[in-house]
Amino acid sequence: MSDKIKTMKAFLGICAGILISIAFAAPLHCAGGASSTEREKMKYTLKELEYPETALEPWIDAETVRIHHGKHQAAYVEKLNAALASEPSFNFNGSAGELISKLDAVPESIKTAVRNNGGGVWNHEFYWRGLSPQKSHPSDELLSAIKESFGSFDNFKKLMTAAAVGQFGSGWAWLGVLPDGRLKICSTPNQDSPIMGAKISPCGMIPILCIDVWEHAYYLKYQNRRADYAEAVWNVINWKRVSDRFEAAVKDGKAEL
Ligand code: MN3
Repeated sequence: MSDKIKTMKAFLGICAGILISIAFAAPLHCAGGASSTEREKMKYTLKELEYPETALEPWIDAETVRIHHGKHQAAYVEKLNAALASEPSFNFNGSAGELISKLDAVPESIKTAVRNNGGGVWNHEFYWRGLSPQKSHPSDELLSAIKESFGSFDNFKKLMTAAAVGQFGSGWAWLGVLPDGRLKICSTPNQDSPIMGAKISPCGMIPILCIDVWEHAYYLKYQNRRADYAEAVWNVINWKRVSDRFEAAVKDGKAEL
């Protein structure tokens, strides 16, 4: 073998070695500590919408959906993850809904951040899943519960719209199921949620429908006209999902977490 070929072989060998090192370096680095892998696993993510951003037009415009979901909700996800990363001793693996329904278990150092940002994550997931471009109707069971609790469907809509419009500042209007099976309309400030329990929310019910009344939910299209937005939302309610939530709440006493 000539010296030239030997040199060439040695050179190729070094090249192969470098390539193998590069190929393995990244995964080895990522797996370099069980704790970072664990943290990756418990990270919350921005849940995809079940419909395109344009789907709720003209009632809720695409630009509002894009910013509301892609920026506002995403920021809650990011801040929730940051809060949890700052307290690695707290190892929680459930959904955002499970997390905020057990706030008592959350360390004091991050409790407020989890309440605000975990609430921001779950409330929005619940909100989007309660909307749909497909027309649907409340189940017979839900409809009769609505009539029993509020007199008529129209009166229910009027009361729920009033709760949405009347919530002072930022917050949410909710429809929920009381322990005795009756329905109740309730509102919460900021990102508080009925699933956070009695210490935080006086609603005392399992939520089945919500309307976001933060300005970011409507301002681009409706500006200061919150009442117009609260009226428009009725055109895109996912009554099939709300009916399923009602059934689960009545039968199993469980919220969709
Ligand atoms: Mn919002």
